[in-house]
Amino acid sequence: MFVACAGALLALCALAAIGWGLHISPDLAPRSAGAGSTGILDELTTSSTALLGYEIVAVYPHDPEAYTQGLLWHAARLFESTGRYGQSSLREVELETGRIVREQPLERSYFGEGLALLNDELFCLTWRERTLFVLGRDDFRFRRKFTYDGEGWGLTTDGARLIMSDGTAELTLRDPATFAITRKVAVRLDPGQPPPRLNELELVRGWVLANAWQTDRIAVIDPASGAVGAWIELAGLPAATRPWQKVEVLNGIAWDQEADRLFVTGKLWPRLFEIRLVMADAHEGASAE
Ligand SMILES: [Ca+2]
Repeated sequence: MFVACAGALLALCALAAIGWGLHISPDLAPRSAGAGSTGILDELTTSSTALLGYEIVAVYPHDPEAYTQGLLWHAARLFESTGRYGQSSLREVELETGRIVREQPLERSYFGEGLALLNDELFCLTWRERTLFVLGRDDFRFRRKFTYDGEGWGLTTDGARLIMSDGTAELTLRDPATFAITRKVAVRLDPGQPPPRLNELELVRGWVLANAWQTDRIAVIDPASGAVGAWIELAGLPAATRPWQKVEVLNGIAWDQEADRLFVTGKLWPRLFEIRLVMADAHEGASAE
C-alpha cells in the first residue's frame, strides 16, 4: 500500500514537473538579441496610452531570499536594495550567477526601499523610517543621511534630480544635495481608473517606469506632465522555478542603457529576466485599463 501510494505520488510529481517544464520552456527559450529592448518607448506619446507586452530575452538566477526593493544597472554592474526588518541590505550582484559581490546591511530598525545611483553615490530609501542613506558606490560606506516626510518606496534619477515614489500615484522630484522636494507630479489617470500605488522606478528613454504595487504592470510615466504613455503588462512571467515556490510581487526594474537591456524581477523571485518590450495594443486617447 505504502509503495503504491509513494509510486502514485512520484508519478504525480513527475507529471507536475513535466507540465511545468512544458509550460515554461517556450517562454524561457532565448530570443535573438540585438534589436534593442526598449526602442518602442520612443514611439509613445503623452496624448494616448498604449499597452505593451514583453518577450523574454534571457533568464538569470536571483537570490530567492532577496525582498527586492531597488534594482539598477551601471557600467556592467548590478546593484540591488532589499527590504524587511533585519534583512535589509544594499548589494552588488553578479548578473550571470546571482552571486552577491558586495553587501552592506542596514540596521535592524530600517526597512530598505528604493535605490538610485547618481555620480559615485548610492541613495537608498527606507520605508517608514523617513531616512535616506547615501553610500559610496564602490566601497558601500555610509556617507550621509537625510530625513523626509511620509513613506519611501521607489527611487530613480534623471541624472540631475532624484525621482521618488511613496506608494501613492504621485512622484516627487528632489534635489540630490538636500533631498528637498523641487516638484510634485501627479500621475494623470482616466476618470474612474484606480490610482496605482507606484513602487520601484527606473528612468528609461525619458520615461519613468514604475512598478504598480500588487499588479503585474509597469506604468510608463512622463515625468514632466504625469501622463501615462503606456502600461507594460508582465503577467505570465514564470517567476518561480518550482510550482509550489512562494514568490511575492513583481518589483525591480533596471536598464543597461549602453546595451539597451531591460531587467525585471520581483520580491523573493528566484529569477531575474531580461525582457524586450513589444507593442500589444494601442488605444487612442484612452487608458489601457
Ligand atoms: Ca530601478
